[in-house]
Amino acid sequence: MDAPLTDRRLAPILDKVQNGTRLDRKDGLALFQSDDLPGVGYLADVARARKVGETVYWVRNMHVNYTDICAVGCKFCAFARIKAEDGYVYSHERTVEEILAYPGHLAEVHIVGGCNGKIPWDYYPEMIKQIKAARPETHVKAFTMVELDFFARKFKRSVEDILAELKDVGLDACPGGGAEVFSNRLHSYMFKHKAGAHRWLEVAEICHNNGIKTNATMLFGHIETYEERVVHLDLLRQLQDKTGGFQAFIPLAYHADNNDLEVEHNPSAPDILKTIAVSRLMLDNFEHIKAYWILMGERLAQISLAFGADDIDGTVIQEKIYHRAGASTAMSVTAGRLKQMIKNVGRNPQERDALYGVPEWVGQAKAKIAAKAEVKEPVAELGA
Ligand code: V47
Repeated sequence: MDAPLTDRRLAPILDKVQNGTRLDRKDGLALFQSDDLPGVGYLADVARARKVGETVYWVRNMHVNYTDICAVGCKFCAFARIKAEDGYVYSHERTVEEILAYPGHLAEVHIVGGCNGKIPWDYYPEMIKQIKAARPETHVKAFTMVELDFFARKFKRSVEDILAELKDVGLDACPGGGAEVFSNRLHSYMFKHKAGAHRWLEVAEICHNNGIKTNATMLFGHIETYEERVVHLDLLRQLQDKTGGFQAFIPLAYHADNNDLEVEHNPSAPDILKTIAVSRLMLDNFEHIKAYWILMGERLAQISLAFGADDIDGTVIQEKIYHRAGASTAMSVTAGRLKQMIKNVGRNPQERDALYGVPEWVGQAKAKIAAKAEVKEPVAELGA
């Protein structure tokens, strides 16, 4: 089939994609600047099919935001409460109660909170310990690079030391938040009181070198330029070449409500799709590109699967960060509906855990179905 490209600038990129040649920063920029959205999507779909085939991953997961008190003051954030009296800190009993309330199997708990200077160190390992005691089968994916950097500074310990203790009590992986955009210009304007590009990447490298896989994100669609997006992707790709420790990349579309950034609109659907596609094309050494349905809605997440994505995250009970910033999507979705969303676009749903393994119960359920089929066979024979 001839490639459906209407933008002449995409032709050399098509050659590179077909030959498996790495795209450079200029290619990344040309893709972002192109008005040929179907063409960009086509290229990403080719790259996706080659890298991961027709499988789309999903997970039975929930979010725990253990505190919303945060002194960092990021301009785009609607979640944080600066004054302690306006916010909360979960007791471990509360966290365990929420986790036990999840119906059925739970593969992953995603734990993120504010940088809250009033919480003592012991709180963090104890939280993981209690979660593992309550739900031993559940993977704990906890703490962004920003939180790990905050812990290291606050408790005057190395990131290596902190990770060793957290791993010991059951930390399985880290989420990809807090990266925002790797740009000094935006760091000093939007989030100057937390780790910038250099430190975020340094902490990720330490995680990878110490056996902890992480994700990566990019917050886009506010005041960043296309050039800054391309640099962000390239820096992630360089670190992934070095460590191979990133699992998934999640482009996070900006939500404009209830924050201090002077941007009142959210990125358009074409921009969201194009950013998913360029991420797949530039991040040739990342296995998974996630279309996080909570922030783009179920329908756009389905379309993203034709623009390079191969993961739609999960059931996500209790999402708070985007809903405080104006998200009008549901707060959670059932496992059945997630699978249907994937099947409806002709792809194969694959349930996963936080490390992209197949949870034990999936194998058990398949064995049960196979055993039932075996019992039925002799009856079929009798009837024949
Ligand atoms: O770090 C904050 C972003 C992130 C806004 O690793 C905002 O699997 C848009 O990182 N508009 C947290 N974005 C969410 C996150 C994440 C989500 C799903 C999966 C994974 C994963 C990670 O949300 C923050 C920040 O970059 N954010 N405020 C806002 N107004």
